[in-house]
Amino acid sequence: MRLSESQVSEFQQNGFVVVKGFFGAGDMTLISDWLDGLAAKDGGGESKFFETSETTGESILVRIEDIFGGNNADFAERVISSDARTCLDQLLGEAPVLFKEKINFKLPGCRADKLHQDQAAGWNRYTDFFITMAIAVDENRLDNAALSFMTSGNYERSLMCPEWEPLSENDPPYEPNDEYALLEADPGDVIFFDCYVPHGSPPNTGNRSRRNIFLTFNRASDGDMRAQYYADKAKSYPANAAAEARTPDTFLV
Ligand SMILES: O=C(O)CCC(=O)C(=O)O
Repeated sequence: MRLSESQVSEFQQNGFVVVKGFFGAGDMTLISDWLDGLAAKDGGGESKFFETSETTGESILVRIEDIFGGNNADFAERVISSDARTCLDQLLGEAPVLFKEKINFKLPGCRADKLHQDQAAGWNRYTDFFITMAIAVDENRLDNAALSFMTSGNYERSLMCPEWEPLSENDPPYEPNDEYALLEADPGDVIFFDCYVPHGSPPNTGNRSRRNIFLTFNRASDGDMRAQYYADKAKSYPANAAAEARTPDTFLV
């Protein structure tokens, strides 16, 4: 599978493109079961991040990272399929190299992800361009924190505010209203987006989870920086246990 010319130009103009039904129902059942297994298991090489829910006060799993560092090879192959590599190659202009991978669980009670540019999460120290492939595992709807993206293409292809800061403290609908849209997605839909396009999601105020996988890639010519990224992150923002859930004023991304 290749992206059409119009999909590539949509990405270049707006900073993202949605590809409906990228993964079929069979793949999504396996992927969903795999996520359940990862969430339930103790130990393993993956990094889990827990936070205290602002609404329920409970400790909740918000994210699992570093999933493919020697583990879960079958699933790495399934999600970073040859179709995925072809599309990423088209968008990056050269072969993709995995930079980082995470599952955002966004369970009921999970806080907002404020409007931001991904590059603001300290990525400048690695290189200046990344593309993320987001895979919707559950239905993404307004009630369970579907993502909102700037759709106008009206953003800088560089940092628009200091690192680690959000672009806005507000939840969606973001302002100006006509420049943003809620992206309701179904399981198997994929969003390819660049590291500068503003996006975010509200708290999950519903009663169903919204699990999405985020796979971030850089250009092969920038090298393989994944091990360094996770070594740095282990020092600056280590994984934690449910009993040591982070409070809203202490979490990063
Ligand atoms: O999972 C979400 O709702 C937000 C994800 C996101 O924007 C990010 O992690 O950079």
